[in-house]
Amino acid sequence: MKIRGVVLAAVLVGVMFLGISCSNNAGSGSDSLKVGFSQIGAESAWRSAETDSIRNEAVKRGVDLKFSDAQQKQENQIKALRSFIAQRVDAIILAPVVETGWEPVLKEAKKAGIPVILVDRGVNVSDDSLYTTLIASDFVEEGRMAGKWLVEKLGGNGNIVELQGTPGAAPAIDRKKGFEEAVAESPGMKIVKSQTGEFTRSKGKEVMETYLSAARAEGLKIDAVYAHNDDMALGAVQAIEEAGLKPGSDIIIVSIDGVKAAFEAMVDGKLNVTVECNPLLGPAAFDAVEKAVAGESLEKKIIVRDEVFDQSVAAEVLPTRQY
Ligand code: GZL
Repeated sequence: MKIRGVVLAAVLVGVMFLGISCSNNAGSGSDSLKVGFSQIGAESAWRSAETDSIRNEAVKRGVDLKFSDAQQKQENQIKALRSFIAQRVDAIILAPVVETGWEPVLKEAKKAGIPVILVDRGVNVSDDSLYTTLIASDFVEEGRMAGKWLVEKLGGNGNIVELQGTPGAAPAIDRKKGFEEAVAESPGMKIVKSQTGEFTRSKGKEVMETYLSAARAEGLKIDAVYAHNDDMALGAVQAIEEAGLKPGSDIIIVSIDGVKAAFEAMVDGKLNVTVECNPLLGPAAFDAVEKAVAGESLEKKIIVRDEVFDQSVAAEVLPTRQY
């Protein structure tokens, strides 16, 4: 039974967002797909855009979505997956916070005959039949694109400080790898400091403050910041400004994600480049769910296309940004 659009919208407006775990009642009809979505949290604008894309697509397709926010904790994601299995959902969508520790619960899902669609981050498992497909960007290539751009901008010479993403997370591991590959070709490019800013603006600012004070104490010149996401880069912008320096010119800032605030910072000349990592994975995720439930085979990895945006195009592109 399909609920009419206008009624559906009313139902959704009425549904209190419980924050930790709740369901969109969009598809509560008996013939609607029931899907569990274990989301990492709400640490960045990118993450919120991904959540919105998946929840909105569920509504559009009349899917009964069970949503769980893990508050950055893998144990909460594992608990959520076990709850979805107990509820006998038709499929699970998982954005895995880190790469390891998933085999036991993925074996339980497989035993229950429930397909698992990975979005945005991958997992390290000995048997890749434990998940149906991974829909994600190529993070190593994102790191390479950021590194190549910076090598050119600095003419192959400069001291770089790095703000890494969540320790153990696929994007943090791979963006570091790709960037190092790109800058290794220019011996004058040195990564002088590197630690996690946990993909958040506040931690990115805090770490950048320690970098700046350490550099002052050591008489070290910081030429550039490489941030694994825009939120940390924007935190670094704040720290650099508060230190009396000009972000985007005294210190070059290179980042990844492509969120709207990054384009606004580029228009203001405070950020130099962002490599887009598209979070609007809802349509692809539910296409994969529908195929998996229908027993159709799927590619093991569905790569999301990325693109580099620098200050020269920021003003023109900003009005077109969807997240
Ligand atoms: C990338 C995603 C990362 C984003 C961050 O697919 O996992 O996590 O780059 C987000 O903004 O926190």
